[in-house]
Amino acid sequence: MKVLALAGGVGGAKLAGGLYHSLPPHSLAVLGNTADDFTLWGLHISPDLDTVMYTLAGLANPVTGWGLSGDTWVTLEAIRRLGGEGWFALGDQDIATHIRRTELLAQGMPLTEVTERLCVALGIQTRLLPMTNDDVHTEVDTPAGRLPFQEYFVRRQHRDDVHGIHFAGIENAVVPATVTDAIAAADVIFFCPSNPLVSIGPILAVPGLREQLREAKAPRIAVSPLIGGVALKGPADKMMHDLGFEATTLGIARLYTDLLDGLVIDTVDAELAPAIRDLGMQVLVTDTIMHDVADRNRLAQEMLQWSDELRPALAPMH
Ligand code: FO1
Repeated sequence: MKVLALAGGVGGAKLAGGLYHSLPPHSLAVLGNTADDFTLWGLHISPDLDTVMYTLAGLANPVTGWGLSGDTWVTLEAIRRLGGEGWFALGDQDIATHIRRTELLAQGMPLTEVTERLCVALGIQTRLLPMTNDDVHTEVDTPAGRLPFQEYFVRRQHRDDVHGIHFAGIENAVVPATVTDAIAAADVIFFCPSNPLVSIGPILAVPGLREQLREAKAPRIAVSPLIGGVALKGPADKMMHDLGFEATTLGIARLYTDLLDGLVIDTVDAELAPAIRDLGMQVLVTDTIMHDVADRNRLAQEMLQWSDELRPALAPMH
């Protein structure tokens, strides 16, 4: 059984963690967003890849979901004292990841291979696949102008209204062979509950990738990141609303209509199930909030079981 999971930030990493613990080693591949990567203090930071990597390694900070558990902030404080950029909270051990990544990239190693090296070093028995090796940067149009993603998200606490989203460099981005192979090999493809616009959105925007997913033989199943029209973490609901999308689980279904065979929705949204089914996808109604590791594992196992049930019915359609 080969499982491919598309995952962005903290919510996506939680479900990826549940899948990782529910499957035999090396059965899972995680396809990660690199469009919120940026350079700080001369270091290449890959927040979404790292959030997944630390979660799978069992090292993630349980309070924030990003960064490392038990990390310290000595370097950050020292940088601030020296007048450097201090708004993005890089912990001391986390900085080691960015130094190592930057060092290997500077030697000419592609991000795909760098990420694999880091995951192996942390003992992770799955592949974490960057969506591309090329530079892609999310930029957000706001009343304050066009902002680099982390300026919008962390520095300004995603308070600005969003008038547009751009993935600078996307037109030249190439889908790595590792990703194409993982899509072709997958027995099921999951879209984790990540922001559809700035976490899953950039992955689907890499030229050719959305089409590869659409043509995959495996069932494709997403978990809605909205519950009762609210994002548990981050600005997905406000962003959707600002950009004219319906900020509900039905709105999520509409964003992915061409891609999905099934959508997992929270019990709170059960009344939306008929309208979602009318879009041509199956619906599983269950508890989708992942408070703890037991919740992640339970949701992952329910999804794996549901995908087994869906596969025979979908086979003739794929
Ligand atoms: N998110 C924050 O809200 N504030 C931070 O200071 C912050 C630091 C940080 C450091 C390393 C890392 O890997 C992630 C970090 N994040 C931080 C999370 C991250 O920037 C966002 O959650 C994602 O980019 C959105 O998916």
